[in-house]
Amino acid sequence: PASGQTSVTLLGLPTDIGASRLGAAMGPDALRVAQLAPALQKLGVAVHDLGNLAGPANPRGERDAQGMRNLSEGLAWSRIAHDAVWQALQQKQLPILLGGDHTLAIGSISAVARHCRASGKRLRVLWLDAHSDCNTPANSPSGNLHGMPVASLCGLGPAALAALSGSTPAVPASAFCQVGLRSVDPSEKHMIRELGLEVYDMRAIDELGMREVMRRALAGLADPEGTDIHLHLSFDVDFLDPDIAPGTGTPVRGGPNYREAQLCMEMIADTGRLASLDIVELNPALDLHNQTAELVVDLVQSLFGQSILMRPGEDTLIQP
Ligand code: 4U7
Ligand code: MN
Ligand code: MN
Ligand code: MN
Repeated sequence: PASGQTSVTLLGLPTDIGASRLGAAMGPDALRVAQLAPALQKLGVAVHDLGNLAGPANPRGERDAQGMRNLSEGLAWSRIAHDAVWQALQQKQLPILLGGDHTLAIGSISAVARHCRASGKRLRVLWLDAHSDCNTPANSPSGNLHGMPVASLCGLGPAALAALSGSTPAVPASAFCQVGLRSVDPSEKHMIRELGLEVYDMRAIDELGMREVMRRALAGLADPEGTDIHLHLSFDVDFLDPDIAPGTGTPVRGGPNYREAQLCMEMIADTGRLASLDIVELNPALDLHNQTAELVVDLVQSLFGQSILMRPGEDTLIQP
């Protein structure tokens, strides 16, 4: 690739072991049907699609003695995600994990944390979600692993999951920033306080506006001294308002609208620091004519620099 060209690897991880509702396993293919790769190529991004990786089926298990459903399958899928993301980063690729439910972020972010330790980079994890995903097995109301990735990455919960990155905690709680929350369990409210998580809930977006929330969330990243920062985006599709994004298993009303979501992505793109991405919780079985997948592709284009007006240097890019 030409110097400076972004090169991404698409990793399909078709599983719904962490969720109650079936269907997120079809997420990777729905994103391909919505033309994710061509949409990126139009922006001059080189795309390698590794296809869908294989993993265990969903046994739809009951809660175990520790309080979790499907732990061994969740661990297996997280390892698969970890290994694939680690390999892509080693090859200087920007990994895009196509989920799959949000359990997979345990694997992807463990790999990103390992990469940052190995390369001396500072890690920032931006978590766009209606939920805080910081339940522990003991506190979780559901036992579903997709509600536990943040706690797990912060070193809480089963040691095998928490230790995937090679050190526990994989990520310091201070590296996380969550935006869009509007469904937080009582136990999670305590956990957010205890961990000191940086959170911008929907009320913050209402009061400050998306622009100011994202300015705060991304503070310092675009500075010249921010070149050693690795920005990971974990994008749970239920971040978006269900009116525009119905294709997800745990929708919560009152999320960001189309323009707010676009501004959010555009401001992330402006930092120039995005180095890895999860797209999770897309459930095509609940979608209408693949509209949620198409919206996600549209938003990912903004994330990779699509803008309404011409950008500096844009005339040198391949035009459609
Ligand atoms: B997602 C929940 F109880 N908190 O733990 C739980 F409300 O990855 C929902 O953000 C978790 O979609 C949602 O089961 C997980 C519930
Ligand atoms: Mn969610
Ligand atoms: Mn989530
Ligand atoms: Mn969900």
